Amino acid sequence: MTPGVTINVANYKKFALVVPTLNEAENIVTVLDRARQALAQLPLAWEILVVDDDSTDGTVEIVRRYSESHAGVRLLKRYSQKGLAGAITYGWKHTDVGILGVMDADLQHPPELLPELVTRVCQGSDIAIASRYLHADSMEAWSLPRRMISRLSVLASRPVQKPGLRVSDPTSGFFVLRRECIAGIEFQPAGFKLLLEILVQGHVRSVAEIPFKFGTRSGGKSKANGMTAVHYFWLLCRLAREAVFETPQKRHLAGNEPRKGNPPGVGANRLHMSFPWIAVV
Ligand SMILES: Nc1nc2c(ncn2[C@@H]2O[C@H](COP(=O)(O)OP(=O)(O)O)[C@@H](O)[C@H]2O)c(=O)[nH]1
Ligand SMILES: [Mg+2]
Repeated sequence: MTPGVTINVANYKKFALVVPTLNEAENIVTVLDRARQALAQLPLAWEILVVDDDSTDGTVEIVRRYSESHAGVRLLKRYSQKGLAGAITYGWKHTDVGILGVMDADLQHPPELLPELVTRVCQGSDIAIASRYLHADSMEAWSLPRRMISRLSVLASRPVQKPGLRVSDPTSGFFVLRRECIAGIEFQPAGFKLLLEILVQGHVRSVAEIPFKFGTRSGGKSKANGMTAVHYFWLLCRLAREAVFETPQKRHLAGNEPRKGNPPGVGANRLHMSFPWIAVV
């Protein structure tokens, strides 16, 4: 945690971390132990919400037992629903705290970074993102194809990102934000890349990026598959369409006012850049 930081506890009474799980029995206890230890350094209250979508490997039973013996850990179980973004927002809807976060349950995200992320939001940033792309060696454990796919997905997001709010890792799954950033917004529940949606559609004005080394999965298997790519592709198309045809009211709500001279009703500042994705829809 950044030394010498005083958190205004009156404004940010509590932090809620969502940990989405789908068959993470091998990892979840270590994740929860390390997250609790890291969060104990914060001078504010916190809770951890594990949101599970019908895991079949015993994750639910493990978390249920864990939550019975560890205060501050809650299990939320969704039935017959799948989708990472939906699981995260489900968790956020089941708490009323002011600072929200998400972290994967496979130890690719180091829980020790949590205090720094929360602190940056307490210091005034709307979102604090753990970025895989700020340091050249942070993804060295990845295979070349996986690195290339990840880079390409970031590149593909450039046209739809808000100018002035472009970040190095808009597809990171490890971030902390103020609840106001997502007020009144419905997100694509099946998607894997919630952060990009929040950056484009949310009420976000300032972002902090913190570098971290993206680890390899500790146990179990990745749930990313071909459908993840399809969902991402449709997300880009939808965001591009909305960037261009957004109403003045929506634009005002999202803090995305057009530049002087742009035609009313059209997000012309992103029109030319969004063209490749608009062409698809
Ligand atoms: N609740 C829930 N969690 C999910 C779902 N899909 C993935 N996850 C969790 O989301 C996190 C990231 O998924 P992962 O498979 O590691 O994706 P990758 O890091 O891109 O390979 C992990 O904690 C998964 O258990 C889902 O449909 N529902
Ligand atoms: Mg993972």
